[in-house]
Amino acid sequence: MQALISLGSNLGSRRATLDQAAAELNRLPQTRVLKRSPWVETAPESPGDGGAYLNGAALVETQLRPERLLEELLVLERRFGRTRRQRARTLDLDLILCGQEQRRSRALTLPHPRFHTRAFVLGPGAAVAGPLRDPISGRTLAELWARWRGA
Ligand code: PH2
Ligand code: MG
Ligand code: MG
Repeated sequence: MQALISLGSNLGSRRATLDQAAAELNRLPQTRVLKRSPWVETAPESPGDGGAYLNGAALVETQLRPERLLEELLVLERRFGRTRRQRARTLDLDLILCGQEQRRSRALTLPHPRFHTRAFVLGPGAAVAGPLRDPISGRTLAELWARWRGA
């Protein structure tokens, strides 16, 4: 299954953190990174979110179930010093899409509920996974990104 992961950091050595995190994604069990976007500087979504973010996306091929993949992402976040109390993030890894899987549990919502409104997810997401489809709207990431830009 192909999964789209959004990466973000707005605390510490952002570029080094995202580089290392992408390398760690490739080391997860039964998982390899197919494509990684360039890292882009983005303004925080809301004023309380802290300083500017560095954002990007990775498309992975994985045999892990979505729940297990999410667990692995949370472990990585903690290893990079993320604590759940802080608003600023050394590393934020969000699971955006897992093939056509849909979930609505307390632990996991798939697709990620707000991904189609966020340029910092859609832009890098379209760069690595243009043909990947949002199972809810039926649109590809390339289409969603073009729409967001008003194209
Ligand atoms: N993540 C947030 C909140 N705000 N803003 C930007 N630009 N990029 C993010 O990744 C981001 C954010 C919560 O995870
Ligand atoms: Mg996030
Ligand atoms: Mg998160």
